[in-house]
Amino acid sequence: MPPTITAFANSPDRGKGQARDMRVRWALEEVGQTYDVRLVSFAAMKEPAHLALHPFGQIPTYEDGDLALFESGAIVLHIAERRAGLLPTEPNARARAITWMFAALSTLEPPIVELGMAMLFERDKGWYAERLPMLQDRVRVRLGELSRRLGDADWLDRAFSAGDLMMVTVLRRLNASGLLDAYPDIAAYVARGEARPAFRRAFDAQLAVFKAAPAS
Ligand SMILES: N[C@@H](CCC(=O)N[C@@H](CS)C(=O)NCC(=O)O)C(=O)O
Repeated sequence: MPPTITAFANSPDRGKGQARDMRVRWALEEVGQTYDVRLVSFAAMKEPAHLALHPFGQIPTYEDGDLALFESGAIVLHIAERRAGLLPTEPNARARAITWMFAALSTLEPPIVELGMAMLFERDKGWYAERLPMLQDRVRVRLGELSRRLGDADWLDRAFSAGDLMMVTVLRRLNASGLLDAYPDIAAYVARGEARPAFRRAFDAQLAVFKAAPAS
């Protein structure tokens, strides 16, 4: 039996591949692991059956036999550790790739998500215009640092790894912000990730879910 992941039955991003099942799908595609998807509604995510899998009532989850996982980072790491293709075998390079996964999730993602949330839900607040530049600057600081480290390399640490997979999915959340326009090297890095056949397969799979969903 292939593993089963959960994804939105009706993704708020309208198939743009911003929901976090995308990174799990992409990892599974990179390592050549087939998978099943169970689609869940917002209401179902808060019901006991799903809460037993995910204590915070979110997607994605991952079930394989008697193993159930939540947190996209933990799921991608698990996939990368079980099958070849996403982590180098040399121990130090492997540790560095995992470090980049953590950097994406704990250093880049928080300010990027905070900016995205403000742009989505706070536009009508009186303080939005005053707060926005501060949120944008926090992201720009990280983008500048990342850009300096990336230099003219294709990937963060030589070969493509789970660290790049995670970083690209996090950076894609900036698409609507326009901030990447000022960082052509990072935009090109994201585009390199998106051009990978495994990314395309994962993206098309989540888009097909959105296209098949009843209009909401
Ligand atoms: N840290 C978690 C975040 C999971 C998360 O925020 N999932 C979103 C979709 S991308 C979700 O389920 N949102 C609905 C909700 O929180 O009710 C991870 O990386 O898996």
